[in-house]
Amino acid sequence: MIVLPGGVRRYPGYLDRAEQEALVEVIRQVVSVAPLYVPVMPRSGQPMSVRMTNCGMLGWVTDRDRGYRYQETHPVTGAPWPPLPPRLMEIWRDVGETPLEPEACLVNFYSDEARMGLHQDRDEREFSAPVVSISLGNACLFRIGGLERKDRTTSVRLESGDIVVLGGDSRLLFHGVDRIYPNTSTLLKNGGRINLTLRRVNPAQ
Ligand code: MD3
Ligand code: FE
Repeated sequence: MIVLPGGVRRYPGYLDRAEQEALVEVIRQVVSVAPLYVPVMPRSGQPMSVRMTNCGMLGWVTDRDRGYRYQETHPVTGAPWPPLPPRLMEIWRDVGETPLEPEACLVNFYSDEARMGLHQDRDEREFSAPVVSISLGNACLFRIGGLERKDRTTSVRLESGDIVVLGGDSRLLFHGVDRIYPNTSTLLKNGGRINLTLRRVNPAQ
């Protein structure tokens, strides 16, 4: 485990190749029930370049009229999200350093052209639990800032199989994905990158 600026914990190569392949299969199952969709930004209605879906009791969604929020159902199909796969629960228990259970797993799919602008994750009602991030597929250039948008930032390259834990003082840091590095992994046949973020949304009880 390596501690990055701001107290972000990184586990390089946490998942070996076989575990990464198994997790991709698990995510394919999730996507077959809860298809990836194009999220749009509040007010502007601008589409994001990342495609998304979720598993767990709650999922993070965004649309023009109702904005960023967690809800129990898929915004396109209306169906409940598929359950959190056991392997993801196990990873959360191993690295999360929290007694709380995860409630949501946001699945982000990046094409090699996709990006995610600098933002904070603050739609949750509980910040004592971390956000646990799992990277699969092509490498990316990840940027971590401070508690204010204007703060200086540090860039880190994340590889397939890496896990990053944003807990404690790092939970509310600004962060984003500046670029995907094409052809840096053979895990996903059609390229791109998958990021899974496990989250606790509600306070205990
Ligand atoms: C640092 N996803 O879905 S995960 C997101 O790679 C998101 O898809 C990125 O940001 C991705 O909201 C980054 C790593 C991450 C997640 C939450 C953080 C880094 C964080 C919260 C605070 C600081
Ligand atoms: Fe985020």
